[in-house]
Amino acid sequence: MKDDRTSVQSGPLRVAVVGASEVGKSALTVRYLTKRYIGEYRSDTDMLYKCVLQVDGAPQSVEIMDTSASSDKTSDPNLPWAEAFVVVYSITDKESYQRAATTVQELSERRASASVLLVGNKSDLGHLREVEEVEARTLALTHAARFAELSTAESCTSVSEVVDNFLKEVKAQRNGNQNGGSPKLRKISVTRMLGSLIGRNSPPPTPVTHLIILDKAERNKLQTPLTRLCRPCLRPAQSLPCSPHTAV
Ligand SMILES: Nc1nc2c(ncn2[C@@H]2O[C@H](COP(=O)(O)OP(=O)(O)OP(=O)(O)O)[C@@H](O)[C@H]2O)c(=O)[nH]1
Ligand SMILES: [Mg+2]
Repeated sequence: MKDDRTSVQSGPLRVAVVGASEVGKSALTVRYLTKRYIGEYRSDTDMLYKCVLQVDGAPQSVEIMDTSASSDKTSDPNLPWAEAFVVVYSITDKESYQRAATTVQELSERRASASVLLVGNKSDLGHLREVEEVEARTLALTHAARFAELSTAESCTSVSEVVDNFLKEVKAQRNGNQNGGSPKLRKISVTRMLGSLIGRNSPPPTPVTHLIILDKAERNKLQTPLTRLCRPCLRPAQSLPCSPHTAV
């Protein structure tokens, strides 16, 4: 399958957050972008967050798509829009891990140049654990993906560190490609990959500038610029347009 990475080289970093239902994709995304933990989220549609973040010490336009598990295309590894994927499972849900494992494997085979971060969420629920950390870590290493186990509910810091470092690597990977580097070299850079999991101090992300709620038809149009339904909300709106915010 053709890798469509070249189409996003000079634009924003585009990251898709994928995984089974109820694993915490929305919680993780909102936690990272706002530092807040909100218990319940709208889950019937994809959310596209457009923002400018500090990535490796410089402002960087970033788009993060929080996919809905109810979407047919949630874990579609051919989603050409994204150049990086955060694949989330819950450590309390073996099925969600199996789905994540399949996605990581497919991405490795069909989107070889895409950066992948495998996240085992809900580590605060260790007494309900169904997925051993070593199993997931080994899977990630096998497919040259980054790996982190964390609790979105309990630790804002770990979410920030893990995602900050991942974005830094995505950006570096892109720049490396522009400078003639080979994606395959990244795949064997295990030391660098493990370093990204240890975490370093990074500036906090700046506030989200736009949230775009995608229905399935809009999602299929992701190759073209999205201009509708932008709003400055940090939380999903129950109805559109979101009052008192005005669609941009
Ligand atoms: N204990 C615990 N619960 C969490 C954590 N992260 C998310 N949750 C809870 O898990 C449930 C599902 O979270 P969501 O973020 O809506 O999950 P999702 O993957 O976006 O689900 P869909 O949108 O339906 O695909 C919510 O009740 C969250 O509060 C965590 O780290 N620990
Ligand atoms: Mg969700």
